[in-house]
Amino acid sequence: MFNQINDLANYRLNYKTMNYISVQNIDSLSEWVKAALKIKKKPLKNKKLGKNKTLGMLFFNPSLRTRLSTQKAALNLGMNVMVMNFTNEGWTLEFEDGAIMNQGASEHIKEAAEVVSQYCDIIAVRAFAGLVDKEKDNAETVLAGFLKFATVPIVNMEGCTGHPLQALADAITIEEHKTKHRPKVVLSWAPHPKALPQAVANSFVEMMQLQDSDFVITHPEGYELNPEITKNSVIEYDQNKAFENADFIYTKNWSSYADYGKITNSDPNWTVTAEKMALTNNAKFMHCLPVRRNVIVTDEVLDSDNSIVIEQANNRTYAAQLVLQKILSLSPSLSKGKEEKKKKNGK
Ligand code: AN0
Ligand code: CP
Repeated sequence: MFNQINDLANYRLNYKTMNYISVQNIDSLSEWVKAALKIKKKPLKNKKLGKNKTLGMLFFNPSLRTRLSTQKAALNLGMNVMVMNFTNEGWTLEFEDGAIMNQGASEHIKEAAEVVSQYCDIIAVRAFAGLVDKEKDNAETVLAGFLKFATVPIVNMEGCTGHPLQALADAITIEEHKTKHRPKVVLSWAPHPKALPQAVANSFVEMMQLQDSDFVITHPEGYELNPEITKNSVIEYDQNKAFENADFIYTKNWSSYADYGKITNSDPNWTVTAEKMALTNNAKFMHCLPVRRNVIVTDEVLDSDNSIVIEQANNRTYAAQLVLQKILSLSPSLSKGKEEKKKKNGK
């Protein structure tokens, strides 16, 4: 099921338009990271690229960083931005083909996506996992609906199974802070009072598989991520052992994948503490934020000099800017206008 969304993304990537749906859409990670770091040095260099182009950002869930950093990225490129919160402002959408719409949904994704495509040159969508129906979440109903019916490129601002803009910012941050070619990077589960999606962890795993690192995932038994994503990545159930000699500790909670969407462990011994960080090779501490202090990580670690979470959030702008820049300059649907103009002018 999971592959469906990647297949769909790749299909659209190679066909009509360019999308950023998954980490798998990155053709060369080292080039992308290099390009993002170049953007970071001179963020306003391409201020004209997005002139008279509009980014539409549709939110089916809350956001701070994704919303503001993606908007900032678009503004750096000279784009116009429209933001819509579907949760309290939009019509309830229907996604099922052939549905008899006599229940709660007022509008079908078919019209909604086609209509928004007329107002926007790129559509970015945030639609979290419901964490009730694994099959439905793996099918990425909302993103897949926009991919199918929109006529412009789509950017994933965290879907049910991935958060590729976050993972790209994470890769940029690791590149900036690593002191050796092949650092030891540990993805550590930590407890959380609410059931959270696997999306951030999934994309981070996929990102680490793309780059040269000694990568270890640590979590309690029963918290294995989708094996189609973790593939051959090393899993160590002993958190202390995993932390030994680590250069980066990336912490994130996720709910169980096997016992889908359930909290089966809330052991506070998994909280990242200064004692645990002392087992590492003076590791940098990372988290995508928002983070619950003294549940996921202690104040002492989060406020320490080794914590790079604020810089990590800063890099969200450059990750988003690179993605928008690539779409603006490479998508056939966006450069079509330019070609036609050139022809008209006899160039
Ligand atoms: C969300 C999640 O875990 O997917 C968003 C993280 C970027 N986090 C929360 O809902 C707390
Ligand atoms: N890291 C992240 O995506 O944060 P927001 O949920 O605030 O956008």
